[in-house]
Amino acid sequence: MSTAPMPQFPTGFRWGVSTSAHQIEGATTADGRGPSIWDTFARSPGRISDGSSGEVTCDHYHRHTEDVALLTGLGVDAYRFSIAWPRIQPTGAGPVNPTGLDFYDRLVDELLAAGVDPVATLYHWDLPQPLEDAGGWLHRDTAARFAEYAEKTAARLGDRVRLWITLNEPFIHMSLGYGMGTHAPGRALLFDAFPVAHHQLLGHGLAVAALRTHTTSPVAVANNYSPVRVLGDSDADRAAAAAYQALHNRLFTDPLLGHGYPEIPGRDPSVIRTGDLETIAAPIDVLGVNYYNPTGVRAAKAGSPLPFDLVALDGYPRTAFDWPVAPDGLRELLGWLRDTYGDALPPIEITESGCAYDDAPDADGQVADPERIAYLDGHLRAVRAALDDGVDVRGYFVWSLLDNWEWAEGFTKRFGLVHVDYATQTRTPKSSYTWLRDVIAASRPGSAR
Ligand code: PNW
Repeated sequence: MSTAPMPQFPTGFRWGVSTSAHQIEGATTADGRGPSIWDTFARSPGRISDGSSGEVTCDHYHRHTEDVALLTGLGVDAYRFSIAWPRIQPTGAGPVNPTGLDFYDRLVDELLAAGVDPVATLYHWDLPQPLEDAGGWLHRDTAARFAEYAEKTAARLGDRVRLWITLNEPFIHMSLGYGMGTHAPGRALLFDAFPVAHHQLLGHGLAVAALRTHTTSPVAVANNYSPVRVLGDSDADRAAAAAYQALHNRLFTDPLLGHGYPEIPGRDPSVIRTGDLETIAAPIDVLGVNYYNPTGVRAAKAGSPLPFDLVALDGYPRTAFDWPVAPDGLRELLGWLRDTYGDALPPIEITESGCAYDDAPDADGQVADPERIAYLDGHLRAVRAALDDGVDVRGYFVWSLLDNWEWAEGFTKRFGLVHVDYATQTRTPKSSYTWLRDVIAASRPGSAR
């Protein structure tokens, strides 16, 4: 880790942390919430590595006041949370469940009272189960249902949420949920999952229009990006890397920014109707960038169902997820976005950046996580370098405030700045929390550094 002082960030740079509803709230049957695809998936044996579910997780639904105090202690400007669609519309359609909306209404008011900007993601993968039963994101009608949910939610919260994010990581949702089947809803359609891309994008575009009828706040989408490193120097290796690049980094961003779809294998144009590309390219105010790691790619092995082979990258430290720690990839990615999309690229906020380590309290109950401090230090310096390169980055949100339920990995991966003891629900700020608090404080205009 660099021993040089953290460079200054521009005045107004937004410091934040991120979470998502299903990973922290628990209370999955409280107050009329309906089932989501993750409730169903977690009940299916063998899907979650430790056999756990999202039933309780961090019990944030009941402990939100304590969690808002953790935000205040950290000194962040903003908190990115997600709204559970099955709390708002238990079946994914029809009238709102007012009690479900009340929860977010109170949370938003608590955040504003604490001086923290509410940043709300409408869809972080928790599709109401009845919509999945009707075809999920393979089904065009899900896009219209999503826009209706967005409209009803913004009617209540649109005056107070400071930044709206429609979808979280539609690529990861499509590829792991519908392509490989390792996430909910657990469908393994490989490239036949393309309609899931199109319908999420269409839902996004329709939701942008719906949101704007109730809010003047900026609207964004949060994509996952991973710079591609080609391994090997054959034409087949380069072609494989280009295919993966199109899929992971361009499939969603090209149409969002008005370029239409890139060439990807298995793309079925029959789901694209007249006018859809215009709906999808509705102007957004901010591009949310979620970055974890670069991806090594080489030519597919004979007989592989995929046109590429994803390989672990050597030469980097690794997180508990075995993901490489590569801050240079974040600078590279931000430069690539600017070079590729030029004037069509809106201002960027890093909406997720973080790492999992096996953090545990010591005998005194303290949780030291020097690897996370090094991770965040490196990635913040990468953002600073990208600003110097001329990329318009407006904020940085750490994934995550709390250790939480890491999807198919259950409770086995800890991403938090705050340790959670799931047996007692005790929250213990880790040393990275104190470190980040000091970095944020030192970045304030007039701070004594
Ligand atoms: C993101 N991958 O998920 C999500 O937005 C969060 O909910 C999640 O907790 C966080 O990152 C950490 O995983 C991802 O396989 C899941 O490349 C998988 C991948 C990337 C992001």
